[in-house]
Amino acid sequence: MSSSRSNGHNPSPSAGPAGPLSGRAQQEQAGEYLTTAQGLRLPDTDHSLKAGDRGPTLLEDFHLREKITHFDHERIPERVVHARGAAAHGVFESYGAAGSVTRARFIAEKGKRTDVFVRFSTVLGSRGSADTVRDTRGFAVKFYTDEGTFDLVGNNIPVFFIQDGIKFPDVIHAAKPHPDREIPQAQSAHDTFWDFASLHTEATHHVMWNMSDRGIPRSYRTMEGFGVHTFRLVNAAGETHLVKFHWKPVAGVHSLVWEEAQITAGVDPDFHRRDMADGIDAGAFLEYELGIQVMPDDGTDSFEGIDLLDPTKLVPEELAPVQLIGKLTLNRNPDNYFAETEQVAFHLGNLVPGIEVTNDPLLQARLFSYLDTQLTRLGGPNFTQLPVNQARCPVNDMLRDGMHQTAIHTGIAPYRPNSLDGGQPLVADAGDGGYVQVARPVEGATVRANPVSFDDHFTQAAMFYRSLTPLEQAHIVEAFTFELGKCYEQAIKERELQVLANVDADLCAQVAAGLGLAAPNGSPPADVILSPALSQVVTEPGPIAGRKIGVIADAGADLAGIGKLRAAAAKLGASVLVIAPAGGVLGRGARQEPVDRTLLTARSVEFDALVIAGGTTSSGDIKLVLLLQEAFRHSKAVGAWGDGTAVLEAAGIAADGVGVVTADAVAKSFIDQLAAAVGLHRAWERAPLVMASAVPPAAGS
Ligand code: HDE
Repeated sequence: MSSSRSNGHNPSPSAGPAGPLSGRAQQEQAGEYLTTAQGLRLPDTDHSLKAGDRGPTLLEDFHLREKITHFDHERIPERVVHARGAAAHGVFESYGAAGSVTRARFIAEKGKRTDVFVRFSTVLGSRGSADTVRDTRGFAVKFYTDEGTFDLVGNNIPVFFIQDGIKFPDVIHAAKPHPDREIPQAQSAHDTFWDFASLHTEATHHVMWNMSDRGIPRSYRTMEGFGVHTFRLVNAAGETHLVKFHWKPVAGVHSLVWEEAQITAGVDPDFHRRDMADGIDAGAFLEYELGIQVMPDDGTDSFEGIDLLDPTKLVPEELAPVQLIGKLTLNRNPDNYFAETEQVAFHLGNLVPGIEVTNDPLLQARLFSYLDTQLTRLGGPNFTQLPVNQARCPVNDMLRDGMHQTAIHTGIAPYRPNSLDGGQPLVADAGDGGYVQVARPVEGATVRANPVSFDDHFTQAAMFYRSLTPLEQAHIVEAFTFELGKCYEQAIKERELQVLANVDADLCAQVAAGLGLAAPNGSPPADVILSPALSQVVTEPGPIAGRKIGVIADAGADLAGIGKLRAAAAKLGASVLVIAPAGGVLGRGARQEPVDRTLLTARSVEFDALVIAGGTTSSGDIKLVLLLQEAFRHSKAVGAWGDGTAVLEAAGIAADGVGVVTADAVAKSFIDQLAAAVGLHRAWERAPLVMASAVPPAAGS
């Protein structure tokens, strides 16, 4: 893998060679001369046609009018939710392990490869908002299978705020910026969100996840994904099982710390999309395994007392293990953000034989919403003809005409039955690959009500909180204290404290202390069964592909050592970036190291580890001190070799401190220790020493 010093862009001609063109290709750009949309070659595109060089512009200037008119209409409405996103192409390879539970070929057949397009997103922010805000992340996967397109439109959090889709406008109106001033952008730390959350206790479990480290992922590469709802799988024999889908990142599940997320939103609002694009460019592809939890379809739609139709509940992995059924590799960046990432249209109703829906009322409403929203967003019903949305199998749909029709349909009988087209298109039964739903008995009186089993809003919220390590719990306390501390209305803070009192007394007491309010009494669930799988803190080092190691150096630095470190990191898929007092190149002759960042352009949040090259002298520059101390405070690996340790110590970091890696030179043991430290993600033992607590010490202590 090469270092990630390129800006990720390969300069390319904006047009292909001229030649005979027809149909779709004509919409792309060809030929070396600038033309109008009609192909008329133009002599000048910098001056409008005027009556004299100081005269008025002429209405007759068709080029001016075409150029400006098209520009005026370049934007389409952003997504009403999940507006900010980034995507990549890739491939999914099936392990064949799901063959016993589904006839969906792309997961049932061993070794079968299917092209995919994946879009990650935040939920709340506008298209131009920052990547690292505290929010749920979308994890939407389009599988272009040969039986039709299957979309798994999931999130990085396994549960949702609401049990019935009819409330979606409510939760989103509450969470989006206030309608009067349109602030705050891309955040839940404001009154209307907490007003809703505190009144609407079924959101508690999801809120707990958002306030945890899951709300601020380190990168898309280190994020889990979940289908959230329960789906029904059907095998070749017609047998059914209920399943939940999971994406397990090969790189492990890791997050930012809150201060890092906040700084990054300003320093690099594109942090996640840049990380993904740079990683793919450098050959450090993003990898995830697809897994399923399989539960019996016994007519109860529940498992071990958990209502599988309630999307505010998860099934602990300890009760139903996640069985891995395939691997997703994201290996190609889109060529054009608008054409692909912006125009991709996901839809929960894009299903293939062998995968069916359940009666989850949230899922059912989504089946309506996704198709509907595209009509406005993409300007009509023909968005399936956009290249990114086209199925990769024969399509014969009898859908005709409409806005932006780009196909030239032939034939005269787009209806059934017909005799003029020989009766085609034919309908397919299950044997011919037709989507034939299993017959589900449905009964009941019409009613606007939930089953009683949906009433428990706190047990799983408590399970999540209590299953985490003390450190992860402290992050949740800090997040609640921060978010509620941003609310103006006292009554909202007090009401949310009452919600927390019904989850966990300790959590409530700590948040109340941070807010300077009294902790109310509640009835938190007792004897909650824990699920250790919910914690994301690792004790064994994981892979470091895609991670960034910053090496601080100057003119006197050990360039050979930097070269060695770069080569070793590259073998592990990680990259080394040289940070020096000024730009340019360090060294002369054969031994040179280009400078990737200066002390002015580097901020610690970009790096997973910072090391000081031997031979580097301490400049006393406050930016260098800040860089090192910030990384240290965020519990990241820091280190030095040779007399670089003096620079560390000058910044107030003891060379023998926790998670500080030092050595005389860049030798194997130094590289191994550094890789292990990055693979652990953070030196968490350092956290209590360096991270400010949200909760003031108790009086008298
Ligand atoms: Fe969505 N959601 N959603 N959602 N959702 C959209 O579709 C909606 C829900 C999710 O990268 C919209 O094309 C309703 C759950 C993702 O393009 C819209 C309800 C989950 C994305 C919509 C939900 C999601 C969307 C906006 C409650 C996780 C981004 C633009 C019934 C399982 C897809 C669009 C992309 C996008 C509606 C709830 C995930 C308006 C009505 C639960 C990842 O159709």
